[in-house]
Amino acid sequence: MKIYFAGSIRGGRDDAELYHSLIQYLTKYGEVLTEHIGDKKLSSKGEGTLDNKYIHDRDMEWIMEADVIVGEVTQVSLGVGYELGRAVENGKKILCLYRPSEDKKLSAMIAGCREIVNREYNDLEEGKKIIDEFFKDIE
Ligand code: 6IA
Repeated sequence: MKIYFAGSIRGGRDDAELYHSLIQYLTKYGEVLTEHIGDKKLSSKGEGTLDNKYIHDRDMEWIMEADVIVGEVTQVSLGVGYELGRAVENGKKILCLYRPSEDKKLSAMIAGCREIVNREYNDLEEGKKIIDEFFKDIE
């Protein structure tokens, strides 16, 4: 099983630690192609030595290769939204995890997408349970 984890980079790195923990947990179910998303040293300036076209093309290849896409969508990110759209277009199984808050409302284009399993959670432990349920359902 190949898993593509999507989380904000230039959109802001406030949740980097949580991404790291979610990625660690996801390795229980398969290979996570995007472990760098949880790297606390990766700032919102991103992987500085790589150019945009390289990043886009490499990430699209990984999306195409992945069986499952898991997005943490609380921190608003254009890149994550784009990746999710491309994943839907290509028939991927998609789980989105969102921590509800007044100042970070989830886009209707994600919340209203039938092809995405959208789940709300409040902390890592709840997130892990949702991940377990998701993988049980797609087995
Ligand atoms: O718009 P964002 O940067 O927040 O988009 C984040 C999403 O796009 C993540 O899920 C990544 O898979 C992908 N992504 C965006 N930028 C990068 C990156 N370096 N390295 C790896 N994946 C990325 C950033 C830019 C750098 C040249 C300064």
